[in-house]
Amino acid sequence: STPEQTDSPELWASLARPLPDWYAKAKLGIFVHWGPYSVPAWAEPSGALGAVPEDVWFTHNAYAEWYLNTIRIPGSPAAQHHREVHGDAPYDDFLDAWTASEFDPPGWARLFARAGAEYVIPTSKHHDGVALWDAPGTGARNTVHRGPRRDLLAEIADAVRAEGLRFGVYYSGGLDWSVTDLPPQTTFAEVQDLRPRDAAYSLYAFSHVADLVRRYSPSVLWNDIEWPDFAKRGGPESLHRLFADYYAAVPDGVVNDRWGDTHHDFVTSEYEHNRHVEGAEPWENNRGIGFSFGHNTAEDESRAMDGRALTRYLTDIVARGGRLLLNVGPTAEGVIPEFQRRALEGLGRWMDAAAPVLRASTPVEPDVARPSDEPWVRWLGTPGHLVAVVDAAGTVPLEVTAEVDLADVRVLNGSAEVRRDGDRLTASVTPSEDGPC
Ligand code: FUL
Repeated sequence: STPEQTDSPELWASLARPLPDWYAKAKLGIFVHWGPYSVPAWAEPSGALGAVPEDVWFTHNAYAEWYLNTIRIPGSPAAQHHREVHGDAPYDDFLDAWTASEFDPPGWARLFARAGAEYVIPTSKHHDGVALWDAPGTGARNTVHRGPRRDLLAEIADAVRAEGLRFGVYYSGGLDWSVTDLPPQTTFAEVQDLRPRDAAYSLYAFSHVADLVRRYSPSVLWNDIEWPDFAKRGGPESLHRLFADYYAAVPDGVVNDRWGDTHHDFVTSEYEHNRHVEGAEPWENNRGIGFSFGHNTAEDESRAMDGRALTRYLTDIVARGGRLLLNVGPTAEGVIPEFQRRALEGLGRWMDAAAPVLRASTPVEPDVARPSDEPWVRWLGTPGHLVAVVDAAGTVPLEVTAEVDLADVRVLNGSAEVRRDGDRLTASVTPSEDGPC
């Protein structure tokens, strides 16, 4: 058989190639989850994925974009919330109530660029099946024909590219609650078992991603959950062909690892989930600023990271060789919630000085310089320099074995003085208000 007709490891291996330079260097992306779920905008802020036990997660799902699934789980607080606030309103009423009336794409793009982001990835279709563009086969069930009545993807793509940022797309190939009558998912096994895999859905999903590539030339194809199994088999609508056509159209594009055991350019962890993949291959951690991706009115800054927490979270990831895909969840009107905006602006103030260093850096081996949590110290290697990122006041020991020339010490943020104390180095540090020194 020809490679096209098999599902063999050789077939997938034939797609392997060096990581495109822009993605290899990128440290921060912005994820955007926006959909009809942004109208009810409600989930219990039960905790971080991977930290909440599985038997609690689905009934108390912290992800507001899972609203349609959570309200179908009998006895869930979301089901009760829905009854109390929305009666027996069908989900698609939220599509019509989604106005995007204050959507300001250039304003979003400026905020993301100022935060130090290099790429932006909006949801093109989440698990609810609603497309944010005029996707083939969706009839009127997309944002061009209902709700906002706009091609939201085109507007986001144009605005972020005008700011010099890359544009990618998220697509839920694994779950589409609009094409099946399946019961709600209540375990991770059910997420895999209760998903559409038939030929018709496979072709539908294929036509969507092919259309996204044709229209928007996205720099990232970020699929979610899985790819419909049928479409992995040979033929013109196979996943192999989709990837090959994508690389032909966008030679420096990258694909994530949620297409089943097939091919990927990088692997993903999400909040605390899947952390074990971080390290061996190019990797990206994704999370919201709070516990949800979709806008959640039950959540505010008390459960979210502020700008300073973001500076540490991002630095920790970069010091370990990864990148962060940080999510914002706009309101139904298109406003980025105040606590999320403030966190991004806070991160951005620190990134003014730190971004060039983060971008030029590679990880440092622990036998050269050792990080610590108390006091908080992370290490980055830039050409010719070791960079200590310190978020602690007072005298901090720097655990370095490399030769350090004290005459060559530079301070990027706040103030610090590095001294030799016998055979140890210490730094007297005053971080600035914006973040670590
Ligand atoms: C998950 C999804 O189920 C979440 O809703 C979110 O989109 C996240 C990025 O991926 O697996």
